[in-house]
Amino acid sequence: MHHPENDDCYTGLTVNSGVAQPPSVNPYLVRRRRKPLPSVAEMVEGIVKGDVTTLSRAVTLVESLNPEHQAIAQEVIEKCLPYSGNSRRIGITGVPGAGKSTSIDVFGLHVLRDGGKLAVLAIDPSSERTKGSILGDKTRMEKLSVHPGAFIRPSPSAGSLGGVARKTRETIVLCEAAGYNNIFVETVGVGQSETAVHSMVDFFLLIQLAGTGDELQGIKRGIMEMADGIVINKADGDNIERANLAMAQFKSALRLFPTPASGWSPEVLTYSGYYEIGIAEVWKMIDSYFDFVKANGYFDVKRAEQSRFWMYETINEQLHRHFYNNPRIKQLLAEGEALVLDHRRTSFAAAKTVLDSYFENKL
Ligand SMILES: Nc1nc2c(ncn2[C@@H]2O[C@H](COP(=O)(O)OP(=O)(O)OP(=O)(O)O)[C@@H](O)[C@H]2O)c(=O)[nH]1
Ligand SMILES: [Mg+2]
Repeated sequence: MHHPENDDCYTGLTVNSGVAQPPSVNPYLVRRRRKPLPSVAEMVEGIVKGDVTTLSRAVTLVESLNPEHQAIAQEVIEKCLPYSGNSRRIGITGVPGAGKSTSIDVFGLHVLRDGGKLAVLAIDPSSERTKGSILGDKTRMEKLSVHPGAFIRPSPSAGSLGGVARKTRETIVLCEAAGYNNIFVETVGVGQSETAVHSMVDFFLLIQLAGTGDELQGIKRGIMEMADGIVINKADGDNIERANLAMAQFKSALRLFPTPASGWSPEVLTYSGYYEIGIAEVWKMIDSYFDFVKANGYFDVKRAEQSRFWMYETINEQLHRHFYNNPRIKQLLAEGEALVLDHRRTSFAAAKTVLDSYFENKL
């Protein structure tokens, strides 16, 4: 058979002709069917009983992109709703390396010391990083990952931030129905995901590190404003002094912010997740926050506001997807874009053409 590498100039090299791929390696192999899905009622019953396998399965349906799975998931969530709400939802953020995983391990054991259950969820829209962090978190949350009262679920991967966040929000409902009375939602503190976490938790904890120079550099004002508590990690060894300095700087910076709607002035503390120093103090602060907002009514106000936010967020997300995934719209957008870039139409006229076509043809 002719092959370019069988040319005489390649001495010592012969490429043999291959054999055709047989139609099936084993024609007698019967494809094993996947276990059929339990009914919605069975799933709800399993979740409410606290069955972890059923809970995991339902969360997988929530995360699934398959519209059929999505429909089942929505029904399950709806039926779980009456059993949900009875938990403390705590958001935990910090830049990569701040010590979130290490801290969640000790914080988790601390909240579980008197019983109860804890679900650790995450929002991380960058699916690439998620793959790595599953491995990382398994080793860094070593005590929590084997604790019978803990349910650890990595971030739903892929999709827009809004989509990923909505899935986490829905997972909270399922976990609460399964009796998880403590929910931690972790996010990596580098961008927009903090806002998403903030919109689904009662308390937002910002983990910071003492660095060199101006401690407030690189921290977006918006993120500090969202925080109900700022904790400076790694206050151990020769880092204690710098951690205290950072604490003072954060305290004075916070004084310049207006009092938040909760009426609660955020506190700043130092601790060490690794050496387990100051953990009880951090949780005393969080306990006081819950006492405070439950007494002044803000706890319920915030949850109601969040429910409303998620209703609109879901509508926005679905509309966006419906519009941009439409093949005709894709084509019209490409045409419109070309005309705009060619200076033959204005942006507004091109947008109007696409939108008119969408609404008039009920695409
Ligand atoms: N000295 C000291 N080191 C700590 C402490 N907490 C965490 N570390 C170390 O800091 C590094 C990062 O900790 P992680 O818990 O993985 O940090 P993370 O915020 O989860 O990081 P990402 O998952 O990458 O976003 C690890 O090497 C930890 O051992 C602490 O309290 N003191
Ligand atoms: Mg981590």
